[in-house]
Amino acid sequence: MNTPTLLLYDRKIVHVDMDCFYAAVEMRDNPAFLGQPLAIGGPSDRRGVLSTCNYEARKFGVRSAMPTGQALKLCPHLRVVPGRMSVYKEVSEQIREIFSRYTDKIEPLSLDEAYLDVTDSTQCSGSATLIAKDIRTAIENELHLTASAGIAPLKFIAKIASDLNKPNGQFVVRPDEVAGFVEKLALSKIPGVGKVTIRKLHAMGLRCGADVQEFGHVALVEQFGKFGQSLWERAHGIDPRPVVTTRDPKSVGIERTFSRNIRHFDECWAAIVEQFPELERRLARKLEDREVTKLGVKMKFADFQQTTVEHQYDRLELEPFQQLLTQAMARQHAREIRLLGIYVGLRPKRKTEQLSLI
Ligand code: TTP
Ligand code: MG
Repeated sequence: MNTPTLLLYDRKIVHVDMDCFYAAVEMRDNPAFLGQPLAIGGPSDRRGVLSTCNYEARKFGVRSAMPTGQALKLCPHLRVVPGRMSVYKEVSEQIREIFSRYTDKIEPLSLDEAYLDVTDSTQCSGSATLIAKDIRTAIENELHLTASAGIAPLKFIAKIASDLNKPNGQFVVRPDEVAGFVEKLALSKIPGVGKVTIRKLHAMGLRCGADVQEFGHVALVEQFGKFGQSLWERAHGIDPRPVVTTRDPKSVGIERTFSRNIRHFDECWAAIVEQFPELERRLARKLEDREVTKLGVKMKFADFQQTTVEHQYDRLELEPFQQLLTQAMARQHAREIRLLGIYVGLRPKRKTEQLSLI
């Protein structure tokens, strides 16, 4: 197979990745950690390892997945704190809610990163670069955390690019820059190329995309089989993988965490009235062939306990939310409310419809 001469790059993919995610959440919620080396992980006396650390700690060589004992040798004044998974999950949902303002085509890879296909998005005059900037600004203003982004016509390049201006930056690879980008690309940067593979590739004199191009398709597939095929593709700027979203969402909703907790019915109702038009817009985007089955209210209290109330309805209207809200508030028991959301349940697609989609 020869080098492809004409490739059509007609997609706009954004990869968003939070900066030192768990550590950033801890620094946000406890300003005493600001400016100090901080890691999240298990204690050294129980052979703990680190999940991650902030950028101050990285200056000392501390890294994710490092044993806590080793990290403390590199950086004796490192603060090591246990993680708070429920908070990270909540923040992750909030980030996804911000993504969903721009597109439905969201593929989360983990709590802190996702691919977005913004090819058909109309915001920011359709500029993926500006959409990425907007998303990062919303994350910073609303969640007080920073994210980095990569923008490219292919998934794997968008992912590599989100690392290039980290933290709190973004990097764009335009369609006409892809060829130059992959030629110079160190193979170790390609997602899925692990330590063992890279040693093997280096031993064969393969270090960057241009080396792979020279090596040739037949030899690569002979040596590496299926992996050789994908490596050849990546080195030629080919990545046909679409952004895979949940095919059949069971519900569509909107939620908001308040900048200060609220307590009274009127405040909650005002928030719901404000959220309602956006829920209508999101439902219209999804509805086409789907039927509404129920409406619901989600409420999270200051102690992080959560409750939902839902009833069967066959269409989206504002009025039923009054009753749902009243029922949710009956479970308040004097607690303040930190988050409120409204959602619509959807009937699952029938099997035959699903088959015809494939
Ligand atoms: P990453 O995005 O890999 O790392 P990060 O967000 O901490 O830092 P960066 O700025 O380089 O993106 O992972 C996201 C979260 O996943 C991280 O905050 C903690 C968790 N994690 C682990 O628990 N174990 C691991 O080995 C890694 C790499 C991450
Ligand atoms: Mg990250």
